[in-house]
Amino acid sequence: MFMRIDHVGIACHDLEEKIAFFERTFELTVVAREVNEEQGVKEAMLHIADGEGGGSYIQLLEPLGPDTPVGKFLAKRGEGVHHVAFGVPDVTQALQEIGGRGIRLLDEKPRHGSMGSSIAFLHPKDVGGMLTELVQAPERRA
Ligand code: CMX
Ligand code: CO
Repeated sequence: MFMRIDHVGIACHDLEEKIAFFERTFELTVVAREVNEEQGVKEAMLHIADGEGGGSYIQLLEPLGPDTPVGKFLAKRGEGVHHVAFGVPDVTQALQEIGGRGIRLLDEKPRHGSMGSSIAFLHPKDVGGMLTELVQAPERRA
């Protein structure tokens, strides 16, 4: 079902500051920046590697406001790893299969994610405390 780790999402207060930190410390490069109103984030993707079916990245996330998933996370836990995203060939199918195994789905159908991907989230309480994202890369990245 999982083809790779697509990205690790990291919650931060100041996106530009964290981008600069990752660039100078790990020599990573930003390949995409986006504001995703639906998810309540301003974000940047830093490229790690390319693989079959898509790349892998660090996703830096700054909340658009306090009443957003990342805003609430920062208030409660502070900066740090927010979620892990796995690459799947077909998000809709993966949701059906995983939902059928009793895991609560935070999205019943795929939503718009970074760089044209389709994404959906699974409830962290049903996945050992890890907020889990499923990512289907767009055709051109495949
Ligand atoms: N990782 C692990 N556990 C988490 C969590 C996270 N990121 N966020 C919340 N939780 C835990 C909370 O600690 C809480 O546990 P306790 O009851 O033991 O305290 C429980 O889950 C419920 O959390 P909450 O604060 O009451 O609920 P929220 O209203 O904050 O909702 C969640 C949590 C996961 C349902 C919500 O954040 C969500 O729907 N997330 C999916 C969307 C998202 O995160 N988008 C931003 C990223 C976009 C992208 O990657 O592109
Ligand atoms: Co993500």
